Amino acid sequence: MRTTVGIIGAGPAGLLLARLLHRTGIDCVVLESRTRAYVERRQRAGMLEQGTVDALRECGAGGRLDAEGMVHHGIELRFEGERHHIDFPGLTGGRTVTIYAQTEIVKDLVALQLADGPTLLFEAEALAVEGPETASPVVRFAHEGNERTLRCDWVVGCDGGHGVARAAFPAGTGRSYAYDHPYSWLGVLADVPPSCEELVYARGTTGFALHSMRSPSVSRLYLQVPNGTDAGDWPDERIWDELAARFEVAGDWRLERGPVTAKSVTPMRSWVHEPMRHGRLLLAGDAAHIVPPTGAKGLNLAVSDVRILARAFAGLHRTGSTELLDRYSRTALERVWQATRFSYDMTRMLHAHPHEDAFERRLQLARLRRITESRSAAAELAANYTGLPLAPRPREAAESRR
Ligand code: RFL
Ligand code: PHB
Repeated sequence: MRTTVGIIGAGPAGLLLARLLHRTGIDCVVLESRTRAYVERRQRAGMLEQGTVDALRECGAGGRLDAEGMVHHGIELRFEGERHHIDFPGLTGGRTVTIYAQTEIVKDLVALQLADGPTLLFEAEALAVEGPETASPVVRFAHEGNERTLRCDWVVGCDGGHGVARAAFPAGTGRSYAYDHPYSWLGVLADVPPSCEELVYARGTTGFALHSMRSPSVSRLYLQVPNGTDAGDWPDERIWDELAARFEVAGDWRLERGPVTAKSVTPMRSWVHEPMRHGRLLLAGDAAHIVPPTGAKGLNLAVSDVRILARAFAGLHRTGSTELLDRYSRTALERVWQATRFSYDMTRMLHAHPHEDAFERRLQLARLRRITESRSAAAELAANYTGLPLAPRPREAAESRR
């Protein structure tokens, strides 16, 4: 097989990139190791920045998103038994966020791709990327019991945190920066209407809890748990009791309980790989960086990477110049590090550290108070949460460094 852009991975990054390239008339092939049913069911993100919504609409995946997505005008911070609303439109000049599950985005993009898009192969596992420094790198992959090759002009690794693309960077050509947070999240999906209208981020006395949602009848909730926790040790009653304790506030708010339909544990990790390109191999999304989900940035970063990348490929297609592709890693990493910083700060501000002392706890409360009492501190949170600009204009970037 031969193509212009070989894409490894049919998560949000790979699928959206394929749509954006297809619209510009650039030929590509997507290889996905799992089945269609598996990728469409994998429970993950839910909170979309405005830029992510716009990108999905632009590529024709806005229909169900506009009909079923829930527009939110802020979030609630809960600590010391108090509730504080952070008003996004008021603090950002009108920006909002949208709740629409990653499972649904993947379903919408897969359907578009199979209807009129370029080739998308499921159960096609990339084994290695060979010759990224040459003019036509090759992806070796296994499909239907055979080993095959995909010869490309460019390869994009959108293969998530455990993919193979990054392994094709020779030793010494890149570097990773990582921090493992000393706690995990137990995520649950429950058949019960959300007990809140907007997302609630709570710093309870025994740790963090988040109340999110998937639809008017399905809630998505998360609890901070120790690393190494087995979800089996958390029967439903224990989950609901702990959530109720962490969300507790003065007044008549109540957490509605219902049947839990899924449970899983996710470690909290901050990790960035630099650069995001080696020769004709580029990385996008979780293949290049992981953030703890407290800032709801992972999916949004995957989308901003591929928007930057799609523009760069369109530039090459139109003018023959690789100038934008040559800048891709630098442009994307500026945004990646801002999201990494924000996600790290939100995580540190809201979780109970296992060895936390009274001093640390006071600092956390001081940070939360600052946000609820200072308009500029709240505006900073709102700007980051709703999404920074895709790429700062060159002059602004230069000025801000002065
Ligand atoms: P994905 O989604 O992991 O997709 C990678 C795809 O590559 C395939 N693959 C291969 N295919 C072929 N050959 C190989 N050798 C392959 N190796 C892997 C995989 O099967 C898969 O289909 O990466 P992508 O596209 O970069 O997307 C990233 C997002 O999935 C991720 O950042 C978000 O889910 C993170 N995240 C959140 N992000 C947000 O923006 N907002 C949120 O509210 C949010 N909440 C979350 C989250 C992640 C969570 N977990 C479970 C980590 C909540 C949680 C609990
Ligand atoms: C989610 O709905 O899954 C979600 C929302 C916000 C976060 C993390 C996860 O910060």
